[in-house]
Amino acid sequence: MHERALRRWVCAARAGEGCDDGVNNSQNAACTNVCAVNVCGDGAIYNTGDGAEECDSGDNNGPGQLCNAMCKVNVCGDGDKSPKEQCDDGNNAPGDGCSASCVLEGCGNQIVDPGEGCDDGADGDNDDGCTDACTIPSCGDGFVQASLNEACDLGGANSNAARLYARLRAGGLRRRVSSTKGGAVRRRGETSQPSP
Ligand SMILES: [Ca+2]
Ligand SMILES: [Ca+2]
Ligand SMILES: [Ca+2]
Ligand SMILES: [Ca+2]
Repeated sequence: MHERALRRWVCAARAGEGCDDGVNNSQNAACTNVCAVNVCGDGAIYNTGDGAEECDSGDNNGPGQLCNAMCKVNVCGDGDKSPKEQCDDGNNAPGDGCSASCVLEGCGNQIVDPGEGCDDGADGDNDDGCTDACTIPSCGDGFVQASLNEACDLGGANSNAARLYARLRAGGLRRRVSSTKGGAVRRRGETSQPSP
């Protein structure tokens, strides 16, 4: 059966229960091609005349979908995470874990998010201009950067005593400072007894 004839037949069958705007019937109009009143959820996007549907995915409308239950397009910031969004916390503010474009924020995502000095994907190299903590390398960041001539870096535990210990270790002697005998230095394995 020809399509137009089929529509006419359907419209006649629906007489009294549907609608019929004649040549104005359309999938984008108030009355669809099959003489049904265009409603949200029927898969026909009513976006002409008084129609205000932005989308209509039929049974696929709803939370977590591209088109919500009100036939509005799921957008970033509406609090409803669509399949195209990594997150949606209901706002478009950056720096709160979910970016203004609904991408997850954090160190290691290769995007310099608020509070980060850099982000190279936490690539395991802390001496390549960006640490795995997404900070620009510096003394006190807890990472040893040979390129900055650092022998050690204990972060907040850095002190001159720690520096001395590191220098002793770097000397390869594995010596330790005696707490007795006026601070005399002895090698591992040696006793504190004087030689006969
Ligand atoms: Ca519709
Ligand atoms: Ca959304
Ligand atoms: Ca980041
Ligand atoms: Ca790095």
